[in-house]
Order: sequence, then C-alpha cells, then structure tokens
Amino acid sequence: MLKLQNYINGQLVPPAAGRYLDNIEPATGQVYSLLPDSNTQDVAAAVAAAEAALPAWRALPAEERGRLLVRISELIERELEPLAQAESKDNGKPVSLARTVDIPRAASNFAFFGTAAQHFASETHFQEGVALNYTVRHPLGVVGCISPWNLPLYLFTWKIAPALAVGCCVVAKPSEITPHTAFLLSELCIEAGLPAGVLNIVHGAGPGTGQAIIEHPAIKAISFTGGTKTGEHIARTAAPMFKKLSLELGGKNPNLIFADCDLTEAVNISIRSSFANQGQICLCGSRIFIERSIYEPFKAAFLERVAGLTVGDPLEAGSRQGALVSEAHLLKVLSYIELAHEEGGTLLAGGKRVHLEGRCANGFFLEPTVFEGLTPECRVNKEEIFGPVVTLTPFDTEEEAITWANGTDYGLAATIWTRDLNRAHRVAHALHSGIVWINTWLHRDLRTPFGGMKNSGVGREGGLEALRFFTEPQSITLKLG
Ligand code: TXE
Repeated sequence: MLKLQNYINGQLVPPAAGRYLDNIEPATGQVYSLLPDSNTQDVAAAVAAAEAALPAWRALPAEERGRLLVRISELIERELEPLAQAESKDNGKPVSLARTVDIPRAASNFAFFGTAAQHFASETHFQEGVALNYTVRHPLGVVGCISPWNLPLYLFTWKIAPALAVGCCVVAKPSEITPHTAFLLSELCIEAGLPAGVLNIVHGAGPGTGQAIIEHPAIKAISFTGGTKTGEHIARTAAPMFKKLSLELGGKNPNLIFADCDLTEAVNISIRSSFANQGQICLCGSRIFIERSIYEPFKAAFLERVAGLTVGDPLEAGSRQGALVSEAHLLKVLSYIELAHEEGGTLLAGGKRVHLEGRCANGFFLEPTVFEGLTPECRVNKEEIFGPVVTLTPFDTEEEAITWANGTDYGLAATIWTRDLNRAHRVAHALHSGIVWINTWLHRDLRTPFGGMKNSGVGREGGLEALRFFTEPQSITLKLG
C-alpha cells in the first residue's frame, strides 16, 4: 500500500515515530494509502529546515522566487490529469470538477503569486521640506499554513504561494482526510528545484501535527482555513504568542432571488451554488430566499434540475455528484436532515443515503436534498451543514430578505439575483458578508480580497491582502535637512 511521506528540508522522509494514519477513499469506504502521523519532532525538524533556508530565500530577488513558483505552476499544469484523478479519489469529488476547477486553480495560485510579488510596492509619505517616510515590507519569517479537505490542493496552494512569493519559508499541513495531492506537490517542488527547507509539508492529524505547528514559537503567523470551532481554538492558542492570524472559517450563505431576475440563469447557477462539490464549499449558498411571486416557478424549475443530478462514481465522467468526504461527515449531514424533519420542514427532494452498485457499494453518497417550510431562525437555517442540503423560503419585502440573510453568526458570502441595479448595490451594501455576488456565483478574480465577516473569519486572503499578511511593515523616517 502507498505510504505518503513528509517533505522536510527538500527530501521525502518518513515520520520520526514511524506511525501512520489510514487514508480512506470516500467513494469505496476502503483504506487505500497511509499518511504520516507526524509529531512534535517532525514539526521541529520542518521548522529548523525552514529557519535555515530563510536567509537565502528572503534575499533572493522577487523575480527569482517568482520564476520558481511559475515553474511549479507549469508542472501542476503538466500533471493535470494525474492530479485530478488523485484529488477525486482522495476527496470523493467528481473528477470533472477536479479537472476543471481544483487543479487549474492550484496552478493559477502559483502563477498569480509568483508574478504578483514583482508588482508589490509599498508606500511613501512625503512631508514637503520636512521628512520622507517610507514603508518597507519584510517577510514575516517562518509561517504555518493549515488547510481543509474540501478543496485540498486549491486551498493548500492558495496559502503557500503568497507566503513563498514574499520571501517567507513555510511549514504546511494539508487535511489528514485528503493528503494525497499535497504529497504529489512535494514531488513537483523537488523537480522544480525549490531550495531545500523553503517549503516543508508535514502530514498528520489536527490535534497532533496541527497543534504542534500552531504552538511552535518560531512560527510567526498561521494561515488557516477550516471549521469555526478549530479557528477559535487556534486563535486561543496562537494569539497570546502574538502570532499573526488569518482565519477563513465556515459559512451559512444566503442566496437571494428577486422576482425581476433572469429566472433561468438564477436556477442554473443556484444548482451549482447549492450542490457543487456535494455542497462542501464554504461559499455554497444553502439558504435560498425567493420573492413570493416567483416562489412556485423557481421551486418547480429548481426541483426539475435537482432530479437530473446523477449521483455516481466520482471517477466516471457522467457523475454530477460524488461522495461526501468521510463517513463521519456523511453522518453529520444526515443528522441535520433528521433535524430538518423535526423542525417541521417539508422534504422536496433527496434526503437519503445512496447505495451504489459495484466498487462504490460502501461509499459515502447522499442524494441532493431540498427542504421548504423551515423558519429562518431554526437550527437547520443557522448552523453550517456543509453538505448537499438546501432550504427554500419565500420572502415578501427586500427588508425581510436582508434581515433573514444577515440572521446567522456567519458572514462569508452572499448571492443576489435581480435585474435592478439600484437594488443590487443597495442590498449588497446592507449584507454582512465578506463577498457578494450579483447575478453570478464563485466568480473569482484572484486580486480581490477574500474572506468573511463575523464568525466566518478574521483577515482577508487574495491579491495584495495576502502579500500584506505575510509581511511585516516597517516605517522609516528620514528628516530632510
Ligand atoms: O475541519 P477542521 P473538519 C467546516 C465544516 C465541517 C467542519 C469540520 O462545517 O463539517 O468544519 O471539518 C486542522 N491545531 N469546514 O473537522 O477540523 C485539520 O487537521 C491545528 C469548513 O475537517 O477545522 C485540518 O488540516 N490544526 C471549511 C484543518 O485544521 C488543526 C472547510 C481543518 O480541519 C487542529 C472544512 C488543531 N488543534 C470544514 N485541529 C471551510 N470554511 O472551507 C484540526 N486542525
């Protein structure tokens, strides 16, 4: 059986204690590889390698660091198909999605930040005849990047690339549930000639390996994406050590459908924003609020499209819905479906585990599920389910829609469907969401700030925000004579 290895100081190495964790294929329920169960010794070795590599890496001109990152991007593009297959097998997502979204985006992350660092400038504040003030942005040093299982290589590289671009060295941990493409990335970094120790990838579970990273005193910042509870724990641990924190956490995103929208387009895109990656994207819109006058036509068209979402083997081209990432997660989502019944919801579609034939007989599949008749205040409409479960709710006024949209502890993303431009901007400004899409969803420009308000996180990723996060501004003042 394949044994994944850590990538420390430029080499693939086994975990110090020789312990491994099972890696399960969600579509089959079978263990198919083993990953290192790394401990504090492995993390200490990774940090030592990163500290040793730091002086030379930060001294390299941004162009040269960028050239290496662009080389890694090209290698990811070359390996598109094997990486997509690996991502699909590891996560359960349809291979078509990995091929068109996850892996191309991982390549773009390296290309974007590899070149972005060359355009990164800092400010001067000139006081006529008195002083010249300028800001220098130094790389923070050694930083920790911890990522989740839903978009494995996509989110892992989204953190690593900007850190490396500005001259930081990195100790990174992918989710223990989806470690495979991070391991393949370490092989590509070796092939690209990335200097030893600049990037170190340490595999293992959150409470063991992840905890050792967040507690390590030489790690100056933590960039984390994952559950809100874990984010809270990381903040509690790292804040007293004065580590810089970027936390991208959960969401419970509203999707507002106004009567004047392009209904066909709203239905088509809402199918994606509800069920892409089996609803396991922090940006998915799981609460769909529909203006009452078009509630029935929207519902009918939406349910017709839901019926066409084939649940199947993620490795088969025709599958629109793959497996959920793990049995534990499937059970969590099923428990919310039970809760939706208890809270008085009416099931309109799905609601049950799917048992496929053949190799996927023991996979973690779930029907795309739709409820109506739940109040905006119930738990199902307030808590993050993170699966293929959405609710439909009619609204009567714009104010009501805004109040309900803002009525959770989260504030990550929102979608608005309307042809009225005044309303679109007015509602967007009133929403407590870090990201608002108008007549689209998951449209990403990597230069824009990415992140959430309220319990959805702290800080922003993307573009200059990420480059600023991984640097420490120093203000220098020269008195003019
Ligand atoms: O995430 P965790 P889980 C949500 C979603 C899901 C829930 C839990 O609702 O059901 O979170 O998912 C590492 N110190 N999201 O349990 O535990 C862990 O090893 C340091 C939303 O998978 O937060 C992994 O690498 N690290 C989310 C990463 O944190 C620790 C995407 C995320 O795992 C750690 C995924 C510790 N003490 C889940 N404990 C999104 N917003 O995109 C865990 N980790």
